[in-house]
Amino acid sequence: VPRHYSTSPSKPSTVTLNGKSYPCDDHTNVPPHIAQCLSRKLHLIPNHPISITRSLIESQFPSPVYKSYNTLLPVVTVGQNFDSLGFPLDHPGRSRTDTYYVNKDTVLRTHTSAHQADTFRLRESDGFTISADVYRRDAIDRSHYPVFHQMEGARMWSRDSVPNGDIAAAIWKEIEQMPRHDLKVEDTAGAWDAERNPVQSEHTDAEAEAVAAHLKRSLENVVVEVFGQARKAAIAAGEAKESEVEEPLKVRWIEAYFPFTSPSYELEVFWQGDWLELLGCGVVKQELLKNADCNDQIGWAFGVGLERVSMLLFNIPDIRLFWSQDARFLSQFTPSTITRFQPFSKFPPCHKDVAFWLPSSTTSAAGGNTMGVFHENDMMEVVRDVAGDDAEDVRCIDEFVHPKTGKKSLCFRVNYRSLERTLTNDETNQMHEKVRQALVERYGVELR
Ligand code: FA5
Ligand code: MG
Repeated sequence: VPRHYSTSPSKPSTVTLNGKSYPCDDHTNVPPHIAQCLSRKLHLIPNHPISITRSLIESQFPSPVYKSYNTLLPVVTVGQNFDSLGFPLDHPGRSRTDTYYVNKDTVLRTHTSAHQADTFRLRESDGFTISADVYRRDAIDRSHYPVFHQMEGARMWSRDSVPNGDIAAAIWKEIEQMPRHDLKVEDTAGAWDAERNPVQSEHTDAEAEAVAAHLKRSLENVVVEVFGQARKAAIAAGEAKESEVEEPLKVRWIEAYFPFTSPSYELEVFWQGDWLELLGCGVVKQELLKNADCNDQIGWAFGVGLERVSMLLFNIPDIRLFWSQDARFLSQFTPSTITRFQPFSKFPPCHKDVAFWLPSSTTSAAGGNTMGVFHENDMMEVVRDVAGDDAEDVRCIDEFVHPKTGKKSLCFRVNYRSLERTLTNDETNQMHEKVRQALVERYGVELR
């Protein structure tokens, strides 16, 4: 497998993903270590914590109202991932520093929302969930990995099939039938702030209010069910006191912005002393529904990060563990059950720094953002490519512009640590030397 995919003169003319070959062009930036992840499908392995989390949340959105789609392929068009959702052309998410391009028209989906429009268009049910692997060029640390999993959820109501076309009344009637939960909810989201988080001109306030209420209640019920079970597991493991557990769980709604919903919210949960972001959601933009031939409908959508939830439920301290093929990891889990992860002993870390001057007019080979500078995500990718999951985190610890030459210097600290064994000094030195050489070869930096 060629490791140098970006600047090497023998750049391949096609890239193979899930057994299918796609033509490359100057947008292509999918490295082999990412291409290899496509076949893993962690969300479909029955005793894997990502899959257990998926099916627990899915069970809160039962059929026949909700249909679940869990095998949609990750290679999508720029149209599906961005255009259909109303992302402006200059949105940073579209840049090659943030997104894996198969070629200029095709990307690895960055979120499950890439499938919203197509799934609305199918009209196979009143609601749906979509669970899948998603891909982003991003930081390296214990909570970020370039591949993670999301679940999209959506619910629609057609104006043509409710009494008198009164969607709001129909939704409120449904909400009355929903289970009431014991949850402490803070709601500071500026839902009705016409400027910051407006109701769409196509909707009445009453409609948007009903849709948002149904959305919030549905997701609050997920938190009660899923985190309620996690609490029991924590008590059983002797981690939490029974007395703490008499307090209701706490969540809060925060105002948010997404190009494809309005109003929009984020949901946070208070868990072991911190507020943690779980998901983004909102009332679906009518433009999107119209383009999917569903202008008779209005509805909500959400997108939740399954690793985030799973790390909390199972007490998994490092996101790399989800990719472990080590039996000491996988053998700990049972389908449909939340148990607390028992860490195998922690192996020693080893920090190494690399400092370098950027060439004066760098064009980032893999990233190539419009500023024509080296992007932090380029560093992340070099490390992932060389060290794989033996890199625990990478941080920029110094940035400096020479007052006379105007040249820029960066210093990164790479923390090497295997989850499965102790790395020898020699191994770590060799990996670090490869990182240094790859920076020179791919980006023309001058090592200091
Ligand atoms: C989205 O991806 C939107 N598509 C969510 C959405 C769907 C909004 C439908 C409205 C309607 P965001 O980039 O914030 O939004 O990611 C959603 C969730 O994915 C986050 O709340 C978080 O739980 C998870 N997530 C995001 N980035 C990462 C990451 N690098 N690693 C792990 N989880 C992540
Ligand atoms: Mg976010």
